[in-house]
Amino acid sequence: MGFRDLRHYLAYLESRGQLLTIQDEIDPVFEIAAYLRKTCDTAGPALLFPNVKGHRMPVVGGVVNSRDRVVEALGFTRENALDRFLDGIRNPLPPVGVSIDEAPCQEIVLVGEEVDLARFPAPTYCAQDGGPYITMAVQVARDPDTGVPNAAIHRMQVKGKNRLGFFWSSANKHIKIQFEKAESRGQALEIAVIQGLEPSLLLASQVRAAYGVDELGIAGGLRGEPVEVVKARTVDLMVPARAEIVFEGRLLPGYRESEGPFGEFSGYYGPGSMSPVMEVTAVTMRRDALWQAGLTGPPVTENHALCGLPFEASLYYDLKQQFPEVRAVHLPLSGCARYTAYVSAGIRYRNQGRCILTSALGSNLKPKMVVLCDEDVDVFDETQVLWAVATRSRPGRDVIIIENNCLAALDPSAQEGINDSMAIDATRPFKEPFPEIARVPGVEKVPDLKALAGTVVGIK
Ligand SMILES: Cc1cc2nc3c(=O)[nH]c(=O)nc-3n(C[C@H](O)[C@H](O)[C@H](O)COP(=O)(O)O)c2cc1C
Ligand SMILES: [Mn+2]
Repeated sequence: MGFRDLRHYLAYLESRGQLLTIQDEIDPVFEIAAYLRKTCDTAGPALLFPNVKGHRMPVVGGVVNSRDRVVEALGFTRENALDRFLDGIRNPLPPVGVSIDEAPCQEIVLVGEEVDLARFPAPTYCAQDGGPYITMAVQVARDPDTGVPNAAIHRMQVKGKNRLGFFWSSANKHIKIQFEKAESRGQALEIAVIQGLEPSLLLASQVRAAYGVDELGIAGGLRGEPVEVVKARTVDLMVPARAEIVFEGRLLPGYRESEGPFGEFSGYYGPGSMSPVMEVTAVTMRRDALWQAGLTGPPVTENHALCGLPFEASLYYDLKQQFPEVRAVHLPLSGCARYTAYVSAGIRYRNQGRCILTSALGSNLKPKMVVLCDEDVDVFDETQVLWAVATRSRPGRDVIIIENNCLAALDPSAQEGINDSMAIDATRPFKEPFPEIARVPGVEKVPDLKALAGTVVGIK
């Protein structure tokens, strides 16, 4: 079983000495972000700020700021994380409805004129950001035809009393599909913005599932227990009952407003653009609600920690459908946990590597570079991957370049999301003689010498 809610998870972190409470008054403009930057850079503790300047609501941040913390939060291990996550995707458990009395997220309900976003301690993060941002909320909305919900994380700029700017970073984001359907009929898209969630819900929202798959079901699959949802008050949507805060409202049709800039996961500012606006119709929350902050910027941040494993598992799932020979997928931090994918596979037939690589380039993730290695290479060890590229590939034959591919718009070297993508087949030439790896016999029998350093021992 996983964590009931964010509080349950914070209590766990505290019991493990991984939560730091900072009593001083902290400014939501840049200062919270500075502390988050520091804790992300050092794989440090989650941070609780009970004293935020100008606000009564406490802020918590840096909650899932490393891959190790993600793996631990799910109850997985480094070794089994990819396969366990794949199990969660393959065995979703649909959410179960609960009544209003069982939904802490509706202890307080503010509707219409009672809504005032200035009352929430949304931090301003990087120097040139367009304003305060909601960065760790999951947005739930439904397809206007099928009614199937989708859950994902999108940054939202706080723009006024009841208005939030919305942003999608590429054309294949599912909420963009939903919104365009509604907008083409002149209709608004109902949306719920859910703040303060335990890790499995945040991680499930990052799965690049097929359009029409409800990511809340995947959260149930990951936890081994369904997510409890309650009916929202002013929109026809079901929202996680144990969230801290829910903003309900509508994405307005036929209207765009400037949004951004914002310091992004690529490590650079994403430029401002004309984007849709959400009109907030209600806020519901716990009586003593916490605001969950989260950093984005150069790796590693919470953004990368949250995307890494779910994106890997999504690509692994896509590839495995066609190629059971695929062994592992790693999206390294050097590629911002998105642009670069390292894949390993046991190649069975000539040029199979090219099939795997072109599939990976065309997957929903749309990586910019994919490297394929043999199964004896540990793709989580970047040195081994680059060693395979250096020693097993023949660039004239093993590099595939697709020009003018439609990729991530936030890659600063892309133009409106158009860039070239590249794949490198770093597997040994198929069924051709190839030198054996030079290995020393008996290394496995030598004990951990680092642990013994500084002592004199009889080892045998
Ligand atoms: C902290 C965080 C912030 C994110 N912000 C955005 C965003 O502003 N815009 C966006 O398009 N994707 C953003 N993402 C990535 C999407 O949530 C992710 O690609 C998701 O899988 C998309 O879901 P979908 O396939 O259902 O559209 C963010 C991810 C994280 C972890
Ligand atoms: Mn989706």
